[in-house]
Amino acid sequence: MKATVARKLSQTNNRQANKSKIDRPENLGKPQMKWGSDVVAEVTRRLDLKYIALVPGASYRGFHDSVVNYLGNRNPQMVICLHEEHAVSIADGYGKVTEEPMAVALHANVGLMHASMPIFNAWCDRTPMIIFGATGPVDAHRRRPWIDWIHTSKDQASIIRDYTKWDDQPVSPQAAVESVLRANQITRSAPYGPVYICLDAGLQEAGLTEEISVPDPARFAPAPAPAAPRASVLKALKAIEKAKSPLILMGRVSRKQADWDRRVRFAEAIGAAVLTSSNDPSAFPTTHSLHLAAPCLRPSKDATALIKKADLILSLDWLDLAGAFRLSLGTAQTQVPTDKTIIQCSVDSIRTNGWSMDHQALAAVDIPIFADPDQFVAQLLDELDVKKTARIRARPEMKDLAHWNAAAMSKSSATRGQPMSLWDMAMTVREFAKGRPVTFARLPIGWPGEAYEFDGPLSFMGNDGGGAVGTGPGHTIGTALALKDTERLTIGVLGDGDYLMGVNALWTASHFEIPVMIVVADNRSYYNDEMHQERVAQMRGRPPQNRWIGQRIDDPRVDLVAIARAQDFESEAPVSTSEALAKALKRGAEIVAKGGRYFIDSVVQPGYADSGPDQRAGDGKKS
Ligand SMILES: Cc1ncc(C[n+]2csc(CCOP(=O)(O)OP(=O)(O)O)c2C)c(N)n1
Ligand SMILES: [Mg+2]
Repeated sequence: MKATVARKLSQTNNRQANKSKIDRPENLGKPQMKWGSDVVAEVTRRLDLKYIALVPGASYRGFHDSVVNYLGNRNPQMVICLHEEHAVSIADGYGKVTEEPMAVALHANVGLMHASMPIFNAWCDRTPMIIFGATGPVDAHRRRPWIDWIHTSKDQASIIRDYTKWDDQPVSPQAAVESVLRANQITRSAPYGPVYICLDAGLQEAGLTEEISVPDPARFAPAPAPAAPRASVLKALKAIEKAKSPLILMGRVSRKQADWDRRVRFAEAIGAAVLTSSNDPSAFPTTHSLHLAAPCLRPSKDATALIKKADLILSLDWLDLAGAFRLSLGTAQTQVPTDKTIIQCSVDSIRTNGWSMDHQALAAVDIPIFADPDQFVAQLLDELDVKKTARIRARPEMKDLAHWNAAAMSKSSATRGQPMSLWDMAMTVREFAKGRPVTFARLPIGWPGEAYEFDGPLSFMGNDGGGAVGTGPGHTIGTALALKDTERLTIGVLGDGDYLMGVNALWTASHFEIPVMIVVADNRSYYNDEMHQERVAQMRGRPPQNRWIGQRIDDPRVDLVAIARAQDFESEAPVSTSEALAKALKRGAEIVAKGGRYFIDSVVQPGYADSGPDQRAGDGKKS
């Protein structure tokens, strides 16, 4: 085994040396801006977009040529993918880390249709992204027979308009300049989300007939996210100071270390209990003494106790506030609770529409704050500083609930030498990651909240906001792309169903030499849905033992390792005990630290970790 690893490491090092040679065009000379698509490429370059993920297509062959032969395939550099779903998922993973848009290029209507699911997911994730699509030629007279006709659709953006922030189809090169600048401004304005520009093939391929002005994009920058009016800050602070048991629900907040530090300082200053979501990127140190329950999406037993006990709840853009109250307090969806002061800070309301219900149930709120949550925290801290009333004191009435972390540790010893459960696997991964700069790009369904040990804003990138199976590999690779020049080790822990649906995203990581580790919780099933079938059978008095039919991914068993190896990932035989997994993780980390890619098939017994209503049979995270 050691010799194999050494050989692989030296291969990896050789690859590192070749890094600068990926997809380099030749004989470019001094390219001039001469064609419609050159203009689009020129503006894109000035926006400092580093990458453009794509699957090629003739509808945008003009733009493709401009990126390669006019821009020299730099800024943006092409990230070639084997499916449009992966192109968008990679951009989503990248955007979650950087909070910056990556560009994507999609072929006509067919490429866009392939990409629609992860575009919806990026919409739910609130990720910035500039998507270039194509159609036409719009001028029917210039269409090639058959192919140009089937790949021309009127109002192509209508396929995705309900889950993008904005779209356009400019009809002249000068209009395209404005279009790209506006797309950039909109996608980077909070709340973030994907935007789409459809490039007429005719416009792309036409020679320029007039001088084009490409202004400095600095003058078209997005405005900073809004701060709260001072009166609202003071009102909120008054309520917080009066509260005996304040609770902060840390939801969708920024990836910046300074913001993270301020959130910690603020929670400490007011002595609030803190809860974080298992679905969103890490927002607060989970081992902090104020983080009093394991991260969860639907309130667990501990989280429910916290919510019940709180007399004031500050939601920093918590994903599903009314839903959390409904589940923890057993209330109707709106107008409750009435015995707590609710402060909700979010700008999400400006992005809702009538098609997608991802805005969730309407929560009753006493002090609504329309502001960027991290700015609001900074404002609250400033006011506390001004008043010099910062009171760093523990709140015993909340602290007595802080048993989850100790409980996790006492239960953490994974079963020795026995087939692994998901709990065993999670605890082994938790132990491995302790003290290492690991970024979990994704974690699978049923992963216990007790295994979430996060100490920084890049510890965890959150899960698929749109409940979109198949996005895991792309998200992991996009996250790893964003972190590839850092010391962080990117790991995507994925379900086998998720992995298999998105598996040929792995090739892009190998082609682009992105260091990354993928670990599959291999239960050989769409297990989440087995649980649903069991529940339905029970409700209907039918045989629950048939729950596996139409759900098991077995017989024949899929060789997950072979698929990864076929795409040039290093790997080893599947592991099925905690000890073997721990060793595999170490081997993988060595390879990835040298710039390589590693895959681990971690065979687990079907079943979810029993850590709250989230994982109850038939009440899985997805549906
Ligand atoms: C695109 C898509 N198709 C189907 C589903 C329904 N669904 C939700 S979870 C799930 C099973 C996922 O399997 P796996 O990743 O192996 O995780 P497991 O359920 O085994 O924990 C399915 C099919 C979905 N959410 N998204
Ligand atoms: Mg599975």
